[in-house]
Amino acid sequence: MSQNALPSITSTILETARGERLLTGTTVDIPLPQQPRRFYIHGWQSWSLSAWVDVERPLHPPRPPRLHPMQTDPLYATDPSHHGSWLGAVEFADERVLLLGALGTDAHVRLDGNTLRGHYENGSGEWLLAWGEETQVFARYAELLGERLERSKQGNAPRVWCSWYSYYTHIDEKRLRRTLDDLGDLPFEVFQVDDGWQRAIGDWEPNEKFPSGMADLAKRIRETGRTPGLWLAPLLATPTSSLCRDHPDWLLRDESGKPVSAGFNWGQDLFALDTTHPDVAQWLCETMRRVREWGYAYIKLDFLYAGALPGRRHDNMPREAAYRQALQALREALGKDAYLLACGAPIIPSLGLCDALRVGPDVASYWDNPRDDQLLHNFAIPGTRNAIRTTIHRLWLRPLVRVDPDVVYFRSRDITLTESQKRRLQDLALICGYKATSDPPAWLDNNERAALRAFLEAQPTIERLGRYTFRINGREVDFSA
Ligand code: 9PG
Repeated sequence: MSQNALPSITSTILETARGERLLTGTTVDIPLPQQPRRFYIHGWQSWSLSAWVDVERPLHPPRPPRLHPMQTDPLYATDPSHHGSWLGAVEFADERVLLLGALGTDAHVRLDGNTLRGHYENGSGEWLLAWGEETQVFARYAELLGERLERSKQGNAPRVWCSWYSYYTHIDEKRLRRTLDDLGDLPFEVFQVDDGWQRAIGDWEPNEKFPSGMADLAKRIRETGRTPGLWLAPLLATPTSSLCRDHPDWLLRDESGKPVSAGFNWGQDLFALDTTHPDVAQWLCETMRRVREWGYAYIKLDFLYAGALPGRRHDNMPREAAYRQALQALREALGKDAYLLACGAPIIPSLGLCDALRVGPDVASYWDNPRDDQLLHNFAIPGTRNAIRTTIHRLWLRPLVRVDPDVVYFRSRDITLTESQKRRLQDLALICGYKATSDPPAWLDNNERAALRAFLEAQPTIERLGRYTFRINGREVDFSA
């Protein structure tokens, strides 16, 4: 975009109630007609903070830095300006919104004084500049993204029982079989085995807690009329995995040849695979075909950001383009009839390639944690308030992909969430049309089990009243707090 074009854009913004421009450029600078009141931060991947924030309020980089690669875009984690991945929007005093959004991958937007600046990391790309009423502006951005990157098939998400938020890694085949039996006639379409079945992060074979193998468990799940679901983090490897030991050349490395950090979890450093290495690409496809052969058809691929971290790749290509190519290959290897839920996934480069996308951090059995909020300024960390905050700010993605707000709770065992906090989370799930829980039926009393059943069966009418307010079957729900 030429510098000369800027004043005319600015004046059009001043004059027009609603409008848009399509721009092309590596960098686009949009001088704003007045100081905005709020900035819309859009986080890089599923767990990264997305929210409207007051521009006067200083931003602190989240802590600890060791977690940056797994919670934010590490390239921009310490940027002191208001900024976001692919898009940024500002809200003026009259509530009108102006959005600058990339229509390609590898782009970032920041607010620099009174200038909104978009930047592609590599080469030039398209931008939408739109202004007017918030929902219309975001809907237009979604529409154009859908044209460029494709939309997923719409329709109801299956109802999922997921093992993570009750058992965590303490799963074994006996425990899961028992839970499966206990589900009885509760209307869940999917029984999803989460983290804890694998030998190591990188070694996607069953560990000693699953002596009958993963195919046997899938068969038992199918016998109850449900679809078997499985969790994997295929783009990660931990140092203790055989994968890491046997194939050190498969790791993504930096300019100095050191493995790129993908964060820290499970008490270990995380490394990323270089998905452009032909042997890695082949291994990834084999891994996907294997879990399909075992009989799993609902696949939760997690920690996917690892495929888009900055580093030196076998094939020199932009990092998010490399990720998108990898996700495309994973998708093809899984086959059309598999349901792919992308989690911990860079948002825009995942569009069109997954059936569903996690759009917030993990929920937890607690509301928030003052240490995470006030000391660490970390809003990507598990916690129900964090999950609701980011999910509610990502509802504009709904025309493009099913948005997964994570599970809801009905139990009162092992939980500090209040009834109204649990209700808030359930309402968000109804709004998203994504119903999942990890509550084992044996942990629920009769009333809680009845409430879970009613939730699973509900088909409420939902109206949006404002940014944070909805009407669910005539009942007003307010998420502003
Ligand atoms: C399994 C889990 C579940 C869960 C995923 C993901 O930033 N963090 O500290 C952080 C911790 C855990 C986490 C995500 C982020 O959980 O979202 O549903 O599958 O992995 O290990």
